[in-house]
Amino acid sequence: MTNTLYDALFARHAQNQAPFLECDDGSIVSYAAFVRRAAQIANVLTDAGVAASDRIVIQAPKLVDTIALYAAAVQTGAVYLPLNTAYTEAELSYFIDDASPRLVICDAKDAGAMSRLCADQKISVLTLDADGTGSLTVAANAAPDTFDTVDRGPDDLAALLYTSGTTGRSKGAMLSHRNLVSNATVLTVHWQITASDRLIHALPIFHTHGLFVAMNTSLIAGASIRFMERFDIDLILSELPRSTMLMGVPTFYTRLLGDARFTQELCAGMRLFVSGSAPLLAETHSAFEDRTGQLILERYGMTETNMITSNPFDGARVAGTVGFPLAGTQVVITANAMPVAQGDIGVIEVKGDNVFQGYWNMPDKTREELRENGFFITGDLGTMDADGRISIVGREKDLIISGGYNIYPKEIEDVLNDIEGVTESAVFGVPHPDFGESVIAAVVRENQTLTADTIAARIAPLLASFKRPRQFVMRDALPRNTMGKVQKNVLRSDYAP
Ligand code: MLC
Ligand code: AMP
Repeated sequence: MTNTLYDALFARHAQNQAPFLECDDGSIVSYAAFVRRAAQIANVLTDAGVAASDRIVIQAPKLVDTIALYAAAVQTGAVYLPLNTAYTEAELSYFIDDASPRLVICDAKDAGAMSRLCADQKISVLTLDADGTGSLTVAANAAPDTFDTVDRGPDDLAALLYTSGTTGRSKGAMLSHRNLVSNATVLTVHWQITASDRLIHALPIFHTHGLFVAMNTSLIAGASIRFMERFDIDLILSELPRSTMLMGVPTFYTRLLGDARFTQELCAGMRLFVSGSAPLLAETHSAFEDRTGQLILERYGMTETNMITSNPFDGARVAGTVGFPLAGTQVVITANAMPVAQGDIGVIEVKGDNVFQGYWNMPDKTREELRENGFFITGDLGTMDADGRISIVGREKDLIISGGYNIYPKEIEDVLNDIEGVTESAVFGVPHPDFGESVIAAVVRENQTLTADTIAARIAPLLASFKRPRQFVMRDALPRNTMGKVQKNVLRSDYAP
């Protein structure tokens, strides 16, 4: 039996007694124990009717069993579909309808809402609670700890990760076994990750960064992970002296730099600080070097493409650049589908084993963004210098990145425009010292009695809290150009802090 992803990440550790996950409560799960736990969960999944290619939705706390669910899904040949724990019932409804999963696993506190959403489609619901209890746990504890791994090849789907879109509708990025194994292998080699490493893992595990970049590379190398429930600065500072790597979004680094306890001595055993998911300011890069004597390694990626470029491990890590295309990944900078002259600004396009298989149920959208020649159009604007080093200079897509979370203005505008009394709205990002960008909504009202508080209350049940505008500005009209297009650049400069 072969299963491309399971063999690369998990099967190899069946006899490995080394620590894999070290948790906040002090418990340590060895690799071998983890593989047995995943097999127990795989048995629960198949008992629940899960078969190869079925989607399994997971909206669960950050727990060892949540990672074991990932391994179990891969072992049963199913497609793992993790969702942000912040999503509201209204948002979940879309994902459930679109993905039609066989099984949903959620926290017991959300089981009522989830069962309502799943009832029509006869989807089973199991629970996994923050304290580690729940119906999944009970069933897994009683299940055998071996499981016959289901055959899966490189082109089979392993995961479906939803990413919001400029049209306001989320798109499920289909990631194959080959996509995930190839990228994790390349990164492990590039960043020289070995079994001697200990990673501080403080990212959420429902996105590419925390789930694939951080987890899959450690699994390939057999490294240990200090598995933190969330970003907690006190905990990170206390674990730095016993760790070797940290992977985070720029907010992690600005927060660390904002704390006087973060010193060069504390980082003496650390050999790699990776930043990605959002632009790292050059000033953060240099302040970090001044404080620690080490250089943050910035890399660039996307849900659809996994990681695309990285600064070198050995060699110059240049602030404001995202480095070179990873081995096996081709990058071209284009304008109107043609390569631009070297050094000119254009759209970043990417091809390689890392590039996804298309959007779930959206063949037209797939054709728009994934060319027949295999190049994926990222929507990011960049340049390539004579050595092949890439810099990201902006975004063609209308997107706000706040603390590493993507927020698509169109989705928020659609919700705002549906509110009675709202004539129109424009959502945009302004610089924010902690999150990089924060969300503002400009609203044109039919009725002057409609207040920001009322609007905030109306959108709260519909949008995850990280997406909600932090400020509403009421305007008589939106600024438009001669073509009638809203000028978000004008709004951004009008309301810049
Ligand atoms: C939390 N909040 C945010 C937010 N995170 N608001 C805006 N932007 C964010 N990023 C809000 C919550 O909704 C809540 O609001 C309040 O802040 C407190 O929540 P919290 O959970 O206590 O916040 P905190 O722990 O401080 O979280 C901040 C953070 C976190 C930066 C640590 O957002 C984080 O872990 N971000 C990483 C995201 C990530 O993994 N991105 C990778 C995507 S993959 P209220 O109103 O309820 O009080 C990708 C591809 C690639 O992009 O290249 O990697
Ligand atoms: P997501 O859709 O959540 O996968 O986010 C992918 C987007 O994050 C990319 O298209 C970029 O716009 C952005 N991104 C990721 N890494 C970086 C980086 N190092 N610098 C700037 N933007 C980044």
